[in-house]
Amino acid sequence: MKQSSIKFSIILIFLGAGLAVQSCSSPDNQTTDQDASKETIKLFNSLMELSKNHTMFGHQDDPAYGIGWAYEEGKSDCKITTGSYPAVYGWELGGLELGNPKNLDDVPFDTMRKLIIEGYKRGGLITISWHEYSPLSGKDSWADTKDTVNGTVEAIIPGGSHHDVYIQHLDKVADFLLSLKTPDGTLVPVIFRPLHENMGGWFWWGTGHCSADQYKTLFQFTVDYLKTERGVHHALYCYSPNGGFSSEEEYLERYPGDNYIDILAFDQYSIRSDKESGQQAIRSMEVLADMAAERNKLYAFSETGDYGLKTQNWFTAHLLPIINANEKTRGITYVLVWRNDENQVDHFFVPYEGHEQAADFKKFREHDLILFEDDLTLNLYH
Ligand code: BMA
Repeated sequence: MKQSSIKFSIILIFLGAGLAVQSCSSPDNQTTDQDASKETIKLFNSLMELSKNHTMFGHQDDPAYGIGWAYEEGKSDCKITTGSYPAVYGWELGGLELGNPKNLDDVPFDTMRKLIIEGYKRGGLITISWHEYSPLSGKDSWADTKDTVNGTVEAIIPGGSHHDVYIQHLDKVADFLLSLKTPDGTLVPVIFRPLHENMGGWFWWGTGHCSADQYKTLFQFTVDYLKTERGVHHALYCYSPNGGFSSEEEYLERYPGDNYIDILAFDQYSIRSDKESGQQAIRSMEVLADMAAERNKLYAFSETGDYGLKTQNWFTAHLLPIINANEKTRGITYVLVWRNDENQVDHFFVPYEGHEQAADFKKFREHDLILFEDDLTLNLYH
């Protein structure tokens, strides 16, 4: 080999090695955020690993209040009835965008922040939803409570008359997310799940109140703004329409795109293993399993529950057989039930102290597939 070609080969080897190093600079980052924090990347990978054999159980507002108590240090209806906190904590931001000190369900944001950080430190997973007040009408998320419902999404996407109001709302969300810091400065990774249940017509971002393109634009803008303008790099993004879909095409109708979503999910209440609702939930999970496998995403059952637990043994006779139906359903990362609110009739979703279904709930907790916080042996973040 001539001297010049040896030199040339050496240069090529260096160049190749350089490129390899560059493309491997974060070989594990499979999230949609190229600048995701290391804890967030680890979380994504841990959840991928964990969901091969387990499903985490979650409860909305769990350590904040329950039936017969509110804001008592260390308390949780899940813990009272099963011995453990849930593995997943759901929280809700509605009202934050207005500058309110409490959310629409009266949870003070300062307390929420404290409980989120505590849950993270214990090893739990945090998911955050947002029933945003309409930046156009100022009224709540529910479409039937306002007059200007049809115009909200159109008015708040780029170029719309109320785009600036939406940005002010998003800034409040970003401020809150960026305040979720441990004393050593680590930002607590969260699943952010805005604009949910959008295939129904009950929220101002739902079908019938905006076009599919407007919805997608809004979701994409939201993610881009949080990441690029506000430097939020500790979030995984979840798309969670209401259930009822049976094919990939249906699910993708308003899907913001693979570059925007880390977790494919859906919400569906009152499911029964012996009824069409249960079969429907199973079909939806199977659709998500196939899509998630093709796209290297996680998939989850982001909201469910049996209102007031009127169905005998709902946890072991209905929820469990549905999520344990086959390999695809078992692959859901987590299932979350909604909040225990004693101010509304039959608005609780886990048994509380002395409730007749507490024993059934405990049995559910003890099933090998299901993980509560105490069952987590893998550190999700480190
Ligand atoms: C709903 C109910 C409401 C609540 C809202 C947001 O499903 O629980 O009472 O305001 O979720 O958390």
